[in-house]
Amino acid sequence: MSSPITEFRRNSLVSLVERVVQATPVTDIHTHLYDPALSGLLLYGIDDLLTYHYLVAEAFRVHRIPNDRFWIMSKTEQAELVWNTLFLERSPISEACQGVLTTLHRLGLDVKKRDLPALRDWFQQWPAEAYVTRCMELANVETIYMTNSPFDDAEAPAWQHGLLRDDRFVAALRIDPLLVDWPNAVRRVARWGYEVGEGLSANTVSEVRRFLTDWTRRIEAAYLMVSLPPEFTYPGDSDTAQVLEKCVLPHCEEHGLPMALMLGVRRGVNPALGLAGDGSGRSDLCALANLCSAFPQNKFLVTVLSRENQHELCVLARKFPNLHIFGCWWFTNVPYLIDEITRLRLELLGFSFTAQHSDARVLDQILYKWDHSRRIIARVLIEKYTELVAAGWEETAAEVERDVRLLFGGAFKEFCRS
Ligand code: FIX
Ligand code: ZN
Repeated sequence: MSSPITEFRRNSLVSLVERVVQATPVTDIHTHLYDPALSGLLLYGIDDLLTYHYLVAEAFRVHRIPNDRFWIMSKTEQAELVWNTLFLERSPISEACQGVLTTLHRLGLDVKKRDLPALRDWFQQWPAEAYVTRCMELANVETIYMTNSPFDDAEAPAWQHGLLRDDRFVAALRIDPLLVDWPNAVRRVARWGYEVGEGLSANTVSEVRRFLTDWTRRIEAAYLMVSLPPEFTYPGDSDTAQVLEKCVLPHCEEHGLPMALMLGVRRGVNPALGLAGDGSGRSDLCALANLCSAFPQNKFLVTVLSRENQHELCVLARKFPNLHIFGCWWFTNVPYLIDEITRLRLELLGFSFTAQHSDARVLDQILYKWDHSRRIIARVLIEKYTELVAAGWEETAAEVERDVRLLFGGAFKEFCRS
């Protein structure tokens, strides 16, 4: 039978876990941030923070501005609208709003003055490179994984010309058009000099693989990735299932790279909202089980958007060692669900998952996303270690450090190496 732990033991456990969780550097395995060498693509500063699509969605709920009028406004004007609507006319209580406040606070800015022009002035002083270092140090993030798409006209040419890379940023190859918009993607790939046609002939398969190989090498991709709708099924005759099976997974296996599947996004539920208009739905995880078992030599990095899929995903991960769960994605990246999901994963999987990724689109967001997640993860771990102590198991500081490293990128790296 377990016995209650003394107050002294509990206090020392609390301070140990809090210290370790703060001090352990994070590998942020999925973001939309860019190596500063991809100049102009990295977003940062107050106007980008305020026009983050999470906040735009919330502003549209209460400000009756027609969508088309909002989209023709300058970024400064959009930021002002969001600020007035969500921060001045009501308290900034939502997770995305609190995120802006935490970020500013961590940067040493006085948020209670509610002075947007002064905040803007402060950000002016920062050149991109110095600010990257400042944010990464403050957030204690050591490596940032990017999302790099050959189909993105804003970034692809820069990769083709060659870049002097910042080694804190790791590339990951984004291939959504190939999997969710095959007819259009194939036309673009053909224009880039690959002999591909709409039918998946042996020649098209080999040319798509040549295209993937070229980009994998060009950007030195650490993994490939796609976000898929709830309707995704496998096996099947859909373009998605066929391209995945014939081109993408054989490519990943050949290069020893994981495939990241982000499941459950319903794009364009309200297209007038742009990026803010995407929604979520419950996926049929039989598709994932079928993939894990049909491709035992492949590695799958998986996160799911629907709360209802979280438990089933953990159960699947217990069946398939080639499945690694990561992060609390997007609409699940709120304290209430991070707490629930982290608890669930620890209870079913121990330390064999990656607790969080930031999905940051604006550099400074790593401050709040990691700050908020660290706070919750520490709280859950304290509870779990307390249970161990009550069962007579004394945790050493080195053991806690080892465990937290696993959650913050160590288990991911082991999985990628395996
Ligand atoms: O598919 C993705 O990578 C999503 O994370 C994004 O599309 C989404 O817009 C986002 O920023 C979520 O956090
Ligand atoms: Zn993302």
